[in-house]
Formats: sequence, structure tokens, C-alpha cells
Amino acid sequence: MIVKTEEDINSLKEIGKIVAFIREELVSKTVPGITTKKLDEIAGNLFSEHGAVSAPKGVYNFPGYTCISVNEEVAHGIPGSRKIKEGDIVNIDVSGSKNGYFADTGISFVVGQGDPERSKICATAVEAFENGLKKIKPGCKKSELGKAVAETAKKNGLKVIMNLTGHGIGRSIHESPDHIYNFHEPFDDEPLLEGMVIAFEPFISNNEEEVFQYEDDEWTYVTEDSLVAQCEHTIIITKDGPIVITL
Ligand code: M3C
Ligand code: CO
Ligand code: CO
Repeated sequence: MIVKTEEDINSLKEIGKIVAFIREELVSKTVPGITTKKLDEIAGNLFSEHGAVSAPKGVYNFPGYTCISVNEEVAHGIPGSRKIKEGDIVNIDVSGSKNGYFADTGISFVVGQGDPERSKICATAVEAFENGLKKIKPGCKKSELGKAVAETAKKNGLKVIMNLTGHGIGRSIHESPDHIYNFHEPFDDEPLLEGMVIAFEPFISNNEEEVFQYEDDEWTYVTEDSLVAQCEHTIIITKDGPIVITL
């Protein structure tokens, strides 16, 4: 969407704050032994306490309030009986709506004491997000973001996932612009506009550059032999600088 009114901005900020709060609650409760289903139940309760609705469930009938992806799972992980273990790389992606406005945020992290390589991949996803964020201003090319992500990955000896992208957001979870690539696509010269709302979500990998959808559940994106981390926030683009509503 393109924000036009104060109400647009305030309503986006409200749902942004809610999904960020749920994300942080779930991160703090991700300890060895807890199941992903239990974490998702906590999120379900928090959505209703805040008068908000899960986007995966509300829009796509996804079998969970949140997407929780562990190790070989990269995104759209379905909460279930899987128990979190020390050293797991976990992604918690929380998206939802309130009063017809949507926000989307996600973070990957290592549980407890883990392999430093895993922590580095997570830190690189955050760095890629921050470097992309610096490029965002009305009129800049959408491809500038992917360029910053790819350069950050390369500088750290890592790669990007090429078939998962950021997206426009606001009045629905996924809207125009459809694809904010995580690699440099020089032909993608579509400009980002004043007031545009986007979810920017770099995915950084140590090996493969593509994910595939797990056939058994038709949801989970997995890799065969890679570790992947994501960092996602929802951003309003303004002439005075980007407003990150999900910090
Ligand atoms: N929040 C998710 C979508 C959840 S709806 C099942 C997203 O937009 O960040 C991703 N899209 C693709 C991978 S993660
Ligand atoms: Co998301
Ligand atoms: Co998203």
C-alpha cells in the first residue's frame, strides 16, 4: 500500500508493535525442550489479547499462528511436536493484522550455546537488512536492496537464497511490489515510492542458493544441506527516512 493519512501510519505502527512484541516473546521462550507448537500457542493467545489476527492463518489458512522453522527448515515451518534443542538455528516469523492493516517480521537465532558459524549467518542476515535499509528512500530502485544484501553476504563469505523475496504489505500480507529480491537484478528498475510499505527480508545461506517446498506438507521451505538465516521488518518509506514499524 501507499500510506496517505495519519490513520494509515498510526494503524500500521500499532500492528507493527504487536507483531514485534509477539516475536520477542517467542524468542525469549525458545529454550531447549519446548515444542514449536507450544511457542505457537503463546503467539495465538497474544494475538487475541491484542485484538489482532494471525496473517498466515487468517489469509492463507496456514496450520499455525506463526511460522517457526528449525535448522533445515528455512521458512513457513509448521508449528508441531518438534522439540527445540541447544544449538538449533530457529526462525520465528510473525505476521498479522489489526483493523485491516498488516505487518510482518522475522528473526533467526541460535538457541543457547551454538556453533559460531550459525551465529555468524544470523548476524549477517541482520547486517544485510541494515545495509539494505540504508539504501531505502523514495525514488531509489528496488534492485538497490538486493544489491546490498548480496554484497553483504559475499563480504562475509556467504550466499543468499534467490527464490525467497521481500514484498509489499499494508492492506494485505503480500501485495505489490511482489518481489524484493535478495540478489542484484539490474533490470529490476522499479522505483520505491514515497509512502510505500514493504517487508524487506534478506535470507542468508552458507551453501545452497535455493529452497524447495517440502512435499509432505506443501508449506515448509527447506534446504538439503545448508544453514539459512532471515531478518525481516516492515518499513514505511518516507522522504524523511524509512520508518521501521516492527523494531
Ligand atoms: N511472513 C511470511 C509469510 C507468512 S504466510 C504463510 C513471509 O512473507 O515473510 C515469507 N514469505 C516467504 C518466505 S517467508
Ligand atoms: Co514474514
Ligand atoms: Co514477509
